[in-house]
Formats: sequence, C-alpha cells, structure tokens
Amino acid sequence: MVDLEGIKESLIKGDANKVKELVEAAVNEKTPVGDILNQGLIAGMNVVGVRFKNNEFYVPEVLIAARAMHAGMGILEPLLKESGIEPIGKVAVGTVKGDLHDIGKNLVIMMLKGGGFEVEDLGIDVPDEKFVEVAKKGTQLIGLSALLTTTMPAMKTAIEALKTAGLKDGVKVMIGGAPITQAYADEIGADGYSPDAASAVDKAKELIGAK
Ligand code: B1M
Repeated sequence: MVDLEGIKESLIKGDANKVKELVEAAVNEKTPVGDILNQGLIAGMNVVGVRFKNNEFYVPEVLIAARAMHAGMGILEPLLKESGIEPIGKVAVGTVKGDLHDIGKNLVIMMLKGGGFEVEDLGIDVPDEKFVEVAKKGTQLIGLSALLTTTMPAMKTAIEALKTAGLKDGVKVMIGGAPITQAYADEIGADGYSPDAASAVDKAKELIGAK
C-alpha cells in the first residue's frame, strides 16, 4: 500500500533510506508524482519548517531532513519533468561575492524546493554579473545570502547591477543571513528580507504572488 504519511514522517525524522524506499515503492505503484511530492515530501518539509521556526528543531535536524528530502527528490525530479508538473516559481539563490558561507543558503534552498519552487543554486562568492545573467534567463526571484558584515555591501551592488542592466523591474530580490535586517533590506532596495529558511518560503511566495 502506498504510504504517503510514512514518507512525510520519515522525512521529518530525517530517515533518508526510508524516504527513498517509500518514494520508490509509491512510484512503482503508479502513485501520481504530484501526490508523492505534495502529500509526502513537501508536507514533511512544511512540518520541519514550522518546528524550526518554533525552535523545536535546530540546524542539525533540518539538515538531516534536507538530506532525506534530497533522497526523495532524486527519484522524483526526472519524473516531475516528464509529467509536466509546473513548479510554483523559479528562484536562483547564491551567497554574495567575497562570502564563502553556505550552510544557511543551502537550508534556504532545501526549504524552497520543499515548498515547490524550482531552485537554481548559484553557489558561493557569486559575482554581480552572475545575478544579472540569471535575471535575463527569466528567474522570478533572486535570493542573496551574506554572513559577514563585510560582504553585506555586495548585496547592494548586486541590486545595483540588476538596475543598471534594466532588469530590476522584472525580478524580485530577497535577502537574508545572520547580519541582515529588514532595515538593511529597505536601505538597499531589496524587495524582501527573511530571518530564517522556513520564513524564506513564505516570503518568496508572497513576493512572486504564488499561493
Ligand atoms: Co565564518 N563567520 N568566517 N565560517 N562562521 C561567522 C559568520 C562569524 C559570525 C563568526 C564569529 O566571528 N562569531 C564571523 C562574522 C563576523 C562578522 O562579519 N561580523 C565569521 C568570520 C569572521 C569568518 C571568517 C572571516 C574567519 C576568518 O577567516 N578569519 C571567514 C570568512 C570566509 C569568507 O566567507 N570569505 C569565515 C569562514 C568560515 C568557515 C569556512 C570556517 C565556515 C563556513 C562553512 C560553510 O558555510 N560551508 C564558517 C562558519 C561555519 C561560521 C559560523 C560558525 C556558522 C555560520 C552558519 O553556518 N550558521 C558563524 C558564527 C555563527 O553564526 N555562530 C560564522 C548556521 C546557518 C544555518 O545560519 O547562515 O545564519 P545562517 O542562515 C540562517 C539565516 O541567516 C537565514 O536562514 C538560515 C537558516 O535559518 N538565511 C537566509 C541565510 N541566508 C539566507 C538567505 C535568504 C533568507 C534567509 O534569502 C535569500
């Protein structure tokens, strides 16, 4: 029997092997890919997000759940492409120039994927030109992460580069990272700020008008 609840619970527990096994079984039993994604993986990741927000889960638990999400997504991604299920939005996320911290960025990416977004991981130490390039490709939202006070200004120059290229009106920019505040987002003209990975999903949905 298809066990979508089992996928959800195993993901919350971070049991990657069990998630993989149950997702494979569900696929073999011809369960619609969208059901496995929404009622299994995304449902589990939503719970992880809420627990993280409420300080019931900490970074290690989220990373372990993210690894389990990866295990399930690895099986579903090719099938999703074939089945034509549309992601709720296209997002690109990177750590800004000069900054090599990526743990928070990776968490944000996993939560966004868990929330149904298609996410391009731009990596770390990302130059402004790269953000301009993805904006040209039709990305709806660019996420910038910075962990150092010395790299915060790179968020401003990334936004300025988008403006100079005439692309800022067509793309939203969300920023985050330990030293970042809403006041800083306002100061540099970012469209949104999110304090943590779980809220980043809600903010991204709000910014691109997705449900
Ligand atoms: Co660095 N480091 N580090 N470091 N490091 C900090 C950030 C620091 C606060 C430590 C300290 O001094 N207390 C300090 C910054 C001080 C400052 O700027 N005021 C610091 C420093 C100084 C440095 C170096 C300069 C050290 C040196 O070489 N002298 C150097 C800089 C390298 C560089 O980037 N150019 C450096 C290097 C490193 C390591 C490579 C060793 C390693 C990074 C490994 C990696 O990322 N792969 C590292 C680490 C691990 C840290 C600490 C210990 C942990 C950061 C972390 O991963 N936190 C950190 C101290 C600390 O925070 N306690 C520190 C966990 C992570 C889940 O949280 O990234 O905040 P965070 O992400 C959160 C939110 O901020 C938010 O969601 C996440 C989950 O909720 N969020 C977003 C993040 N991005 C978002 C984007 C969004 C939305 C939300 O939208 C797009």
